Amino acid sequence: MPASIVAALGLGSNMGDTRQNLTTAVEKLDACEGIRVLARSSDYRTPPWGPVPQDDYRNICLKIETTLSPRDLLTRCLEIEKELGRVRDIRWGPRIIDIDVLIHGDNKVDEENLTVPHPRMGERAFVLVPLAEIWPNAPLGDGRTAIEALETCPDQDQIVKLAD
Ligand code: PH2
Ligand code: MG
Ligand code: MG
Repeated sequence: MPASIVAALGLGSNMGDTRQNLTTAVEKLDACEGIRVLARSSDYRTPPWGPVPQDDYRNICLKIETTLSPRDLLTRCLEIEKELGRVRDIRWGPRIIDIDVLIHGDNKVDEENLTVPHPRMGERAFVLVPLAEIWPNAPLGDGRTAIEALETCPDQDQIVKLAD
């Protein structure tokens, strides 16, 4: 049996019932063989990042334990996105659910469609705020932890923790 690795996922939704979409995705992830959810962050309302005008997002992060490789973990994430009805059209556009592999232990992967650690998470408040809540010492791969990167991360004031 492969060793289990601590990993982080970033989830976001800005279409349909965003709260339910995230909860269903978390349940499906936890039900996967080889994935155990260790911690779920609070939900945050976050302004859309990127070039596409769209509704605010609801974002969370998960800390998980997994025996899956980064590639197999990504494959499961994409399958769950599909099960929830995600249709891929506009890059960075609105989506029912997005599940990104942020961190996979100390592993580094640079392949087509899969770069781990996620290369831009250290500048994105919508990732760092939920990640630092559940895993302050999460290694970002650039020598910083989540909590350290938050010290200089812009736009944090626009990230709103949601009661439900
Ligand atoms: N995801 C994107 C593009 N923009 N903005 C926010 N606030 N949250 C996201 O999860 C997000 C985004 C593409 O993955
Ligand atoms: Mg994605
Ligand atoms: Mg994404």
